[in-house]
Amino acid sequence: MKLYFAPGACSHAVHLCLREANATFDVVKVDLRTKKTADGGDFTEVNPKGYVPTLVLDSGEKLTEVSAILQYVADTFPAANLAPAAGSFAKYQWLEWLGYINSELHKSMGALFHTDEAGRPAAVARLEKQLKYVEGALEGRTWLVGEQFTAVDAYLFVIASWSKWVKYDLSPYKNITAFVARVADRPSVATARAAER
Ligand SMILES: N[C@@H](CCC(=O)N[C@@H](CS)C(=O)NCC(=O)O)C(=O)O
Repeated sequence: MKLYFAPGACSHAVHLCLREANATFDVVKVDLRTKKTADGGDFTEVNPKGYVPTLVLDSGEKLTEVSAILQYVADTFPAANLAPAAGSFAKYQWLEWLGYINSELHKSMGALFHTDEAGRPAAVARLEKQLKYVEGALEGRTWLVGEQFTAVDAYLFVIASWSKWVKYDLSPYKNITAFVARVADRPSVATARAAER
């Protein structure tokens, strides 16, 4: 299995989950600006959308889109418990988080990388509405769904961690800040970060 990634990008969520699952895989760094892989290849030949993450299976089949790949990793490595059991109500709550993080938070935090000064207040206002919701949802909870770390926690961790790059102060959100620190302590984070350097 081969994961195409960019350091700290949303592909990091997939990377963390593969580490959590003790999967055997290679990583290939992509320059998102030039769309070149570390060995000089044309990344758009791997994924015509030009996005990381992209997962290439040993069979040669490819998967793109964070939400599809996280589900694939969770299903392929069930012992890692990266998603609740199929058919359980918790699984639908997990899918609810996956959808929310992917279509709302990822987009809103991501927008701050590209928004100019004039557009920033509106972008921040949208993001804050979403962060307030997440802050409330984490009240009294360790993880987003159930009692253990799952793939949606990895995804939230990566998106929330972008705050330092976009100069957005997360400290007023005590639950989110504590959550980020909790995930950062997991051995998979140190291993994935080292591999992405
Ligand atoms: N719809 C895609 C979006 C993935 C995405 O936004 N990837 C970013 C990195 S976090 C990217 O590769 N951006 C490259 C670009 O915008 O050209 C998904 O959910 O996987």
